[in-house]
Parts: sequence; structure tokens; C-alpha cells
Amino acid sequence: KEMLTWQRTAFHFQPEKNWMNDPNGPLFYQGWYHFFYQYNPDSAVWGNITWGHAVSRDLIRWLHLPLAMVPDQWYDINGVWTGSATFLPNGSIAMLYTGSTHHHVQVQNLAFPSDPSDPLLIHWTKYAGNPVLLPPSGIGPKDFRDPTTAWVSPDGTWRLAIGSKVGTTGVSLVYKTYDFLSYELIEGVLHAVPETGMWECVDFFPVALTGKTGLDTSASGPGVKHVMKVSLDDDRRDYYAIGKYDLENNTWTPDHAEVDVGIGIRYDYGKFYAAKSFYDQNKERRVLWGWIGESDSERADTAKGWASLQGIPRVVYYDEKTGTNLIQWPVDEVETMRTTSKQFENMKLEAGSVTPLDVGTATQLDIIAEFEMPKEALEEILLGGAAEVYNCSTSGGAGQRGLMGPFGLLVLADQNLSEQLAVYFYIGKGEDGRLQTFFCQDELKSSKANDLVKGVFGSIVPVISGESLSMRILVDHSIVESFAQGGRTCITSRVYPTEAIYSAARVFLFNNATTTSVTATSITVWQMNSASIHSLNFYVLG
Ligand code: DQQ
Repeated sequence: KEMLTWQRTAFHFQPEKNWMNDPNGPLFYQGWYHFFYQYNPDSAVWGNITWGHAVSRDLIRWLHLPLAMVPDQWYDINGVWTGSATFLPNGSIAMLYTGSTHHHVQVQNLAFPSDPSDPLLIHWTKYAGNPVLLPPSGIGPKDFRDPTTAWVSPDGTWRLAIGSKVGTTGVSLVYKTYDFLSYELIEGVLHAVPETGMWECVDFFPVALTGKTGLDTSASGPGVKHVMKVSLDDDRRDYYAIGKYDLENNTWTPDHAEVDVGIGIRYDYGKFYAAKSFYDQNKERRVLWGWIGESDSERADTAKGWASLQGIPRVVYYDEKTGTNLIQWPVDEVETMRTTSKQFENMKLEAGSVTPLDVGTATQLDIIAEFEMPKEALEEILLGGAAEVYNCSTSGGAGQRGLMGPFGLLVLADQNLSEQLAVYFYIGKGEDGRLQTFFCQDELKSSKANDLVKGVFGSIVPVISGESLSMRILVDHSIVESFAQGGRTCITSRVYPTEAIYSAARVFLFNNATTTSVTATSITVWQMNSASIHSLNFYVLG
């Protein structure tokens, strides 16, 4: 019981109880960030899907509001599913979402705020002419969902994308509309990738080639690339690719064919799905939300009375330095949760060592750590060592010793390391004869509970010559979100310790290399406050 209570988070968004999944229609309106989400008001498992709703001034402290939309019409009676918001030029909001009809057909519906003068947008009106879109011919009735935010095309009309599949090929259809009431399917597809299956929650947005400033979804032209993201229903993973959008021909092409959506880079190599971004006109940035599900059993979720979290919203922009990646970084506002900090400098981590970090309570932390490796050792790998096919998931995890790594941190660990989540780098020589750095997270020893799905996750992280290795780790009870090299590679884990809870949780540094020492040049560990996340009742009833 104590364990289950401990799993609730302190500065992550979660409803007071029951099931949550995809982020929906995020937007900033009259001073408030609005967040909607797939929600089952009745239990801690998926079903009876409604739109939950909360507002915030800063994306961290939230006020839960009444349900925004419930399944009460023939065209959404089996679920008010995922959708996106579009701002029209006059400042009004068009909310498009998927409804699962009385016959389980997936249709698109329109809703809008009942009272645009209410900054909290508490009441929503479904358009009387719904549904506005039915599955087109050649598309299965259950393969047509999750409309994107719309963007303006040169002829002044709107375009929006909807994910689907044709056979086993994942596709993104594009519709054209003047008024969000009537729509025309544009011939051809925006993009298709064979053998990727159904594309859920397609996201499509522009990024600037320089700087961190975000772009409105309608931005295009020189100095802009377009990112496509798809959520693969078959393997529950979010893949993105950076490419070029040809407005005239309604096609998008990835910069590199081998890093296409569904087969290339992922937003996050851990638990992270159905992500959706929005342009935050308040702070001129693009913000990404991602649904972080559970890795425990349905039985455990029912026992604790809730399931799922949302990741800390991430600012997302093009990585000028690599040209191949996006940068994802927790929004600055999360730093307002930082309280006291401890700093450690130049700690030499001998090969095969584990070093405790005396940080006090270790269940709500923000950690930034930088590492340096001896140059001679790197040269030794390059000159002497054989090429290695390393893979976070299959190369033995944190326990498999190599010339340079694994090294990093153990979080949510107990004193004698019977439970630990390892977050680490591993450097090896790739088949091209060059050094390659991996960023991985090993969950295998993170809990003694026997109802969990655990693994070792991660990927290559690009390191530019001259950069030191750096990681940031957000720890919040049952979630750990890790970011390498300023946000080039990200890994999120749900963790369910049975012993490393409350005051028993610790942090360690480790270096499991065979012979090479590594220096942790600088480590800062902040304690994190608990964010206020409450319902209206809390304020009204005291
Ligand atoms: N979740 C929604 C769908 C979407 C899926 C239903 C992705 O609209 O495709 O809850 O998690």
C-alpha cells in the first residue's frame, strides 16, 4: 500500500484518479495554458474515453477543470478520441477530434468554445453538423483518426493531416478546408512508409533552421524545415523525421531516406507515446507533450486507482549542430520547482566503482551531470579496439563491461543497490572505425516487483567534437526522464521500486568500464518541490 501511494508524482501532470492517455488539443489562450487529455472517468483502465481538461499559468502548476467533452452523441458515443486545436485568424478556436461512432466507425468532429470570453474555456459545443469527415473510400472504418492542427496554404485555405494505413503501409492523408465545416481530400498522400502499419497521432510542424524560437504551424518558406511524427500502433513508439514539405504537391520528404518516420529516430527511447506539439505564442516556442503510460499490471493500476502520467512538457527545436536531430528540453518553468542544491566537482570514477552521492532525500530531483574521459583511452579504442556492434537493448545493459563504459548514475537505488535505475553512456568503436556514444537506461534492476515490463532502452547520441558528455535526469517518484547532450537523445522510464522509496532512495555514480577511469567534472543535484495540482473543489471547498 505504501509503495503504491509513493508512486504518485509531485511535479508531473496527472489527474486525481483513474486512467489517462494521449495529450489532446494543447493551446495557450488568454493567459492560460490549456491541456486536454484522453480520460476514463470511471476506472484506471482504458475505456469510456472523454476529454479531461486542466489549465495552468506555467505548464507545471495545474488546476483540474470539469470534463470538456463526453461521449454523448451517436458520432462519438464510443469515445471522444484524440484531436488538435487550430487558431483561426480572428483568434477563435476550432477543435477537431476523432469520434468512435455507435458502429465503431472513426469520424472527425468539430467542437468550439461555448463562451470565447471565458479564459478557462470550461464549456465546449459540438458542431450540429458533425461528423464533418467520414473515412474516405479505400480507408478502413477503424483506420482514420487523430486530426492534426491545421496550417494555412498559399491559396489561403487550410490543410490538415489524418493518420491511416493502406494494407500494411502507414499513410498520412491531407484534407483541405475553407471553414472547418466542409472538407476535400487532396489526392495522393503527404507521406507513406511501407510496413509501418497504422499511423496514430500524426504531428506535422515547421522548425526554424537557426535558433530555438518556435514557429506557428502555418510557417513555411526558406529557413524552415518540416518535422513529421507518427505514433506506430503496432509497436507503441513515436518516430520523427526532419524533411522538406512541398506545399504545391502536398508531399513531405525526409532529408535522409534511412531516417524516415517509423524506422528512424525516436522522440524518446523509453515509455513515451502519442506525443503532440503546439506553438506557444506566449513564449514563442514549440512545446511537446508526451503520454507516459504504465509498465506495471492492470491489477496494480486498479489497486492504486490511477494510470499514466504526462511527461514534463519539452521545448522542441532543430539541432543546428547536428542537422539530423531535434533538441527536446524540459520547459524552463520546471526549474521553478528547484529548491536546495548540492554541487560535486571533479570526481574521479575508477574502473569498476560505485560512489554514493550524498544528496539527502532522493525521490524528487533534477540532476545535471558532465563527464570527461581520458583522451588516451579514446585513442586506444580508436587504434587498438575492434569495431563493436553495440545496442543498448541487447548488449547486456549496465552490467556489461567495456573499454569505456557503461558509466553514469544510478537513481532510485537503495543503499545496497538491490534496486537501481542505471542511466549511462557507453562509448565504443563503430563499424565505420569512428567513436560512437550511446545513451542508455537499464530498468532491469529497478524493482523487485514481479508484474512489470522492464528493459534496457536507448540509442546512439551524436556528440560534436569538443563537447563533454552531459546528461540531465528528472526523478519524480515513479518516473525518470533523461536527456543526453542537451536533449538530442531522450529516455523515459516508469520505475516501481519496492525498497528504494521515501527516505531509502539514493543516488550513486558508477563506472563499469574494465580499465578506464572517467571524471565526473560537474554534478548538480537539485531537490524538487511538489507542484500544486488541484481540482476546483480544492479551492472552493478549502
Ligand atoms: N488513442 C486514442 C486514439 C489514438 C490512440 C484513443 C493513441 O485517438 O489513435 O484513446 O494512443
